[in-house]
Amino acid sequence: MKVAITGSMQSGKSTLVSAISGRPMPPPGSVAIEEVVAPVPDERLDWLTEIYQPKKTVHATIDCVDLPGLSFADEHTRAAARRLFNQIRTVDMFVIVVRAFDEEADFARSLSDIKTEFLLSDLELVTTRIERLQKQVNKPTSAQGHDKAELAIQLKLQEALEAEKPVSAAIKDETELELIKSLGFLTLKPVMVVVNVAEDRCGENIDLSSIVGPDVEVITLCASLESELAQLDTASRKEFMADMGITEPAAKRFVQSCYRTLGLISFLTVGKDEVRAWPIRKGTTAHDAAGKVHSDIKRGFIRAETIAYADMQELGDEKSCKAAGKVRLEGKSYVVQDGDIINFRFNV
Ligand SMILES: Nc1nc2c(ncn2[C@@H]2O[C@H](COP(=O)(O)OP(=O)(O)O)[C@@H](O)[C@H]2O)c(=O)[nH]1
Ligand SMILES: [Mg+2]
Repeated sequence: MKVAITGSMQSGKSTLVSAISGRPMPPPGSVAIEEVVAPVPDERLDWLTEIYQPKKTVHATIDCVDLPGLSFADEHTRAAARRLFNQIRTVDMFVIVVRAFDEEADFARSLSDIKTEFLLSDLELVTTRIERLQKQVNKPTSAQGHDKAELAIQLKLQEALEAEKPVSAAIKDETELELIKSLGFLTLKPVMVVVNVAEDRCGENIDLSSIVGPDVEVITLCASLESELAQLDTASRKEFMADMGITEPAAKRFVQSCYRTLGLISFLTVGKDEVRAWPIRKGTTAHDAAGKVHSDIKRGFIRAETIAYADMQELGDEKSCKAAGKVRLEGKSYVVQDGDIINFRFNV
């Protein structure tokens, strides 16, 4: 699952990406599209690691795409932004970083510029698609029903976009979504906003709901502070945070929010070799979850021995969970819950 980090030039995108992934900072002015992997912080894994002392601990991860900065100053930079958007239509969500750490910041403007460009970019896409479909529906080779159905939806989307409404607001059900999903509309993707403030304001919660609406999650953080925190070892980090009066790095909250926004949850596996978090989409069945671990486990699936993390933490170990009747034997169709500790029984 890919998260695109976008926003104006010099808003702190690369600093944030480095803070969450441990990647070194790219050279200033870099225009590369760089993809990095960020582990998803998970206290449950920390606790289970204490208990099991495994050889290794594996976190769930998200892929972050660090993008060159956007500028809407003139036609030239606008066109560059548009080209960039067309290159990243396959990402799963956007994070917009706005610069609020100095006077120059005009983030209301920068947010509305980006929103407008997303809408225009999608309008361009839908218009091209409609022209194609209109030619196609009359051809004998046309998959008539399908093309007509799609054309009707695209016309509806065009109308919405012209009224400055996002595609996400115009799609009414799964059937419609299926027909247009592959086009990668930007305004169909979830968005999160990061307000990059100066160090002395990192404890604030800046309310942007009047600009971005009530449904967009907004996280206030100081990217340069997060990047310093990320470089410290656990003990010094704790000390540093105590001095600053903060209890956890904002970067942690940020990555966890991205994970949630992507619709992902984790199930956990434990053992002497490995304690691990496995990302799955909310609603995934035990049978499909087994397939994430190994195709053989899915093929030979018998049962998913499942302990809720809360039970494990309360009772302390597997044995006590068993004694208390907290180990459930779930079948293929069981819908896996966030934090389920699963031992798959299988036979191949
Ligand atoms: N004071 C301050 N400076 C920052 C912060 N985040 C980034 N910067 C500085 O702003 C400049 C641009 O940062 P960078 O992460 O490269 O921005 P990008 O162009 O959006 O990738 C660099 O000189 C950073 O050191 C911040 O939170 N506070
Ligand atoms: Mg950058």
